[in-house]
Amino acid sequence: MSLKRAAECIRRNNSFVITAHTSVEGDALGSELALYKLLKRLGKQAVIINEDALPAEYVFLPGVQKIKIFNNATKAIKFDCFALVDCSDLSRCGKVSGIDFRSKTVLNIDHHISNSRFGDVNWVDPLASSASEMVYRLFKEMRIPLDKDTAELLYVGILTDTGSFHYSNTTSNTHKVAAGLLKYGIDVAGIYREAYSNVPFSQMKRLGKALSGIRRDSSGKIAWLSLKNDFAGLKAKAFDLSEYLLSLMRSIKGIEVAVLFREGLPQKGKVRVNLRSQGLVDVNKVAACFFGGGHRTASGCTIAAKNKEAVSRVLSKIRERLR
Ligand SMILES: [Mn+2]
Repeated sequence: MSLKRAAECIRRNNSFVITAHTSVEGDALGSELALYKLLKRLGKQAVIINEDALPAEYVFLPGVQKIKIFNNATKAIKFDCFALVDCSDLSRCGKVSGIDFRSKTVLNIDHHISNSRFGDVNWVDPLASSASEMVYRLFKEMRIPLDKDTAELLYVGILTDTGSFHYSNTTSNTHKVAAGLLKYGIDVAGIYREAYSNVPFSQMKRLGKALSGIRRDSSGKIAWLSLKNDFAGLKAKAFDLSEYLLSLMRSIKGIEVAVLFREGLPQKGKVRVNLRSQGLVDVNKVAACFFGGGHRTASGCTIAAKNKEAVSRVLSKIRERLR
């Protein structure tokens, strides 16, 4: 139903600003760039505006040079429809939410269960693996032919949001969509290599150091890592190690929940908390205790505290759910 309304919203409007969440990654980029292609195919005007610069590991994506970074000039862009992909809330697009969208139509295309339905048109499907899987369905619904570049964009979004098809959000439909994308002759091995086999040597050494600081609670079910802001590499633009750390922690035998605490992120006085679960514990609910959210198996929140306090507060919420 809401897929039809999203398609109708696209047909009805003529010029679009597209954005996704801050700390852009595969799904945010894949879905916004593919949506851009869809709009262009329909002869619409479209601009992609993000808060962040493009992370180094995604420079290979087709069309990334089209992405504009939010500034005073982008503020003045005229448009009819503000389209957000992969954003659970309007605030998730960061500074881009400062664009003047009063009297414009806000289109919300997202798969986060925590989505706040902030749009005029909300197409929210928590059963979709990724926003990219949803944009694929939009192409089909609107009968717009895909091309190889678009297939690659959507594939990268699905690949990264499903942990290469192994997270529990991977469904038979996800595989059907991936199979549909492979028909366009995309280079699966090459894409994997671009997206994953590109850790700078210096960052790999840093990863080694960080791993030695992993802690595990007495139940053996929670692993966490608490990093101070002097661990500069994690927030450096060069390469974000956080996904690697989380996936390594989650792969420890017996672990149900892995948590990464980064003091000083996004700014001094705060701690950025990222959670990953095997599925037993709903970490979306844990993050919601701290005004964050995400998915059942992957979520995040920001707590105004020192690391030590954030660790004890988050772990106690997880323990409540392990009992
Ligand atoms: Mn996503």
